[in-house]
Amino acid sequence: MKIIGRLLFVVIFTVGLMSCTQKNSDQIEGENDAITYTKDKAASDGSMTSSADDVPQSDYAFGPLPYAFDALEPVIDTKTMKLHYDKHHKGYYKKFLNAVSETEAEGKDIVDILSQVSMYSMGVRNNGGGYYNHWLFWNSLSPDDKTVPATMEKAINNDFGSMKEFKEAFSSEAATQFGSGWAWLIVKEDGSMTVSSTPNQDNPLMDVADINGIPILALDVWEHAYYVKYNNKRTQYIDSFWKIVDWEKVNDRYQDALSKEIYRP
Ligand code: MN3
Repeated sequence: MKIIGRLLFVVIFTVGLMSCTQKNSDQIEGENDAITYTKDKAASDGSMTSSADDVPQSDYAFGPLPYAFDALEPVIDTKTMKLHYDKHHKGYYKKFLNAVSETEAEGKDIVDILSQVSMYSMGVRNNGGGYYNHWLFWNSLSPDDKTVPATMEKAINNDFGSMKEFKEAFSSEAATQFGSGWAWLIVKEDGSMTVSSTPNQDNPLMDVADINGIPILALDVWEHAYYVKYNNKRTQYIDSFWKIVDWEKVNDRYQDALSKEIYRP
């Protein structure tokens, strides 16, 4: 009887284990499905060159990316770049055009719209921010190895103590921004720099932002910016970001910001 009991236990245990394994593999498949990239035209024909031919041209500039889709590998993967530019960024741009269409905002300078964004609809705020922020983001990155220009490094040492302390402060803003949003390096009214973060597609130019200033470096911390490659590991994405920062462009925008000139796409 004892042996039969043990056999019965082994059989029940094995059947139980099999059904658990089955369930687990189903779950994993489901999770993979959720992050599977849907191939668009550019992906299926293997083209690495972006094109803005499929969006309407307007007073608000929208061109191709300043580098190929695969240029920022391995830090930002090709699939993410295609999805991010072709679907998300173009989507914000098109919705922004719709949101300003036949309103008082139509044709106004993008920086003027953002700096008075509380006057406009949430559609203008979210999509105008999405349109502008992504251009600043693409132009914060470069596939080339960029050293920090001496003037920029000196200014960062002045305002943050050291480059290391600056990177820690910026990374902390990026890591602790709750949910979707952005981290920024900004030049304040008095010409000094600070770091900040904003939710959704807000930015430091907006009159609704907690901290105002001229943004010169942007990091997108929406999940769509990193989830395909990094999954939920946002801090790994932030650490890798430093390898592709275009310090020459950041320095150019810093010099401009000192004379109150603001980046426009
Ligand atoms: Mn984005």
